[in-house]
Amino acid sequence: MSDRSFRFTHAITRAPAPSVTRGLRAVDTGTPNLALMQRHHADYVAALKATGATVIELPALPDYPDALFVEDTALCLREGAVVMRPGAPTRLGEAAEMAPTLRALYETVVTIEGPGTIEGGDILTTEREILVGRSARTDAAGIAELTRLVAPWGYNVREVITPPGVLHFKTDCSLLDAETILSTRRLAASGCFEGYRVLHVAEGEEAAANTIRFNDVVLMPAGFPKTAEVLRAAGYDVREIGNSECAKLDGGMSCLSLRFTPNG
Ligand code: CIR
Repeated sequence: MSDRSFRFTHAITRAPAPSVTRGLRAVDTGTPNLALMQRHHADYVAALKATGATVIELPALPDYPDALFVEDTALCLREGAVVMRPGAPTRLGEAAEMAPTLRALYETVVTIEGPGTIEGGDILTTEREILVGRSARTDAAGIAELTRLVAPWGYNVREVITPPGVLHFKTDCSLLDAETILSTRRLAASGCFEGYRVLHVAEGEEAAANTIRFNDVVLMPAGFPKTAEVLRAAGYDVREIGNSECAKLDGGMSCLSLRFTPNG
């Protein structure tokens, strides 16, 4: 088993802007508190840095309330980066804002030109394949274009389904190591993880499924003690990060960074 799927030299994050209070949300559960979100964001960045990685902290983009959720703007592989084409109209411009940073880090940067749409939150890269969940944000044409772009790099893309009512595929799952996935029961029940070892989040803790394995640690949202125990019992080094404010905008651990090893 190799560790290519969770060892990273770099991450990119973007500071939340005051406009984040107008960020997209499926259900309104209250306005995010910017000061608290900034504290959580600082904890998140510190946890990434503590693993020894270089974290590129981009400035806030006030014109794009959801721009702190950088994961949706790109897919970063070893061979190159793919600039996404977000399906949320208010987020389309975020991808072009990310492109120059990627070009400074990678020799090869390609772009989803459309007409299809695809967001990074729907993409789970494992050691053997790239799973892409079709969702309200990611359509068949977007998946087909990604498939064409990464084929020369030797990647196999497999289309799966993001459960109805769930924002992104990775809202409900995360990669823990080369062969292990953390998932909600509703997503795993679709059979999309056949051949992988699956750990389930605890009943009632579905919002804990969006974690990230980053080098030696698993970052998970605070407040899900049963799932934290499942992970610790399985041997993972868990760091809990406050996520109450991003959760109001359907955002979690994976959304807040791009994680990669350029030209590795
Ligand atoms: C949105 O609806 O696009 C943002 N409020 C949340 C994006 C979360 N991103 C992710 O799961 N990768």
